[in-house]
Amino acid sequence: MVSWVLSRITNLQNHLNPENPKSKGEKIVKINPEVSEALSSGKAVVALESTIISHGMPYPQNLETAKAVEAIVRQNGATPATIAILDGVPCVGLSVEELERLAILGKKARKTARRDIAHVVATGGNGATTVSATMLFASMVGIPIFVTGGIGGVHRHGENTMDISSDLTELGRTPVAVVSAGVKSILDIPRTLEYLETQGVCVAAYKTNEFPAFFTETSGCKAPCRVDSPEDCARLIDSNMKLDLGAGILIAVPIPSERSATGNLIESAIQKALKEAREQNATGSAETPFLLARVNELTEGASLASNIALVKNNARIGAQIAVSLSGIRE
Ligand code: PSU
Ligand code: MN
Repeated sequence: MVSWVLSRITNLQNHLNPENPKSKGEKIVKINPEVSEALSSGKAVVALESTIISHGMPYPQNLETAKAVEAIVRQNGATPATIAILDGVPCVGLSVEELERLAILGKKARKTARRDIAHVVATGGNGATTVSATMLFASMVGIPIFVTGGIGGVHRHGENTMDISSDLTELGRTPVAVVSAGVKSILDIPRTLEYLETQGVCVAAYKTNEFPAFFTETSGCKAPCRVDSPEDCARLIDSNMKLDLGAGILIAVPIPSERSATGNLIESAIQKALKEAREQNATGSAETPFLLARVNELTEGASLASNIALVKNNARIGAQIAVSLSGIRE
């Protein structure tokens, strides 16, 4: 049985009642039964995005990774909820068949940020949600933690192009904690951190003082604060919720050290890919997928292997945080 939930949800039961006037005119989100059960019984749930599946990795590694990440979340005691829009319906929690469908669709699915949601729903399309759209749906159904690989940021030359990922503004307006390996050096990391400060987003580095740069443990930028355990993260999220600060939290987990050795190799590929992107005019929402695919080609798959390793590591830590948080909020 599928739960159809009228959102914005703070109290699941309340919103299941169609008489509730608050739910009038609001969007309909489909929550899969396992996720719905976990949410209503206060168990740990971890949201997962789907652009990483459709646009972030090639098939079949995308499907294998998506399944492995869900399995890691489960092994660590939480319920995974991959979020995507299928046939115009925002879905929170996908079946294996739905994950397969999305993985095979790949770039035929629409890369869906906050601005794209209404159009994908209105046209009955298939949308792979980015960090911004995934945060929004996670928040609607009451999932406080979301795991991904990397978030978007201020693009290099963003001071001229104004290309600033809506992930950053979403972090400023939606109270969900995002576990990521920081921000890729395809982006302007110092400006990304400045912008997050402007948006009032708490940025915490996990077991390090440095803000990590996705493929490498260091970025040359100091993180504004530091956390050293899942419990530290859970207390941070709990305080953010209790104070009703309204903004999200970015928990930046460095890539496992055994993988970061290839970081410098990847860094030189990034420089080359950036040059090519400018030459080929790959801009806007096409820029990140272009760079990711090109860096993977140039490093002969080393960047993809690192990407998979860090997402799995984030999933483990994210699930541990979710379990700790559900203990605190019992
Ligand atoms: N960074 C990655 N892998 C990704 C993305 C970013 O290392 O797959 C995706 C995420 O879904 C992120 C989005 O939310 O790209 C940001 O895109 P843009 O820069 O167009 O906002
Ligand atoms: Mn952009």
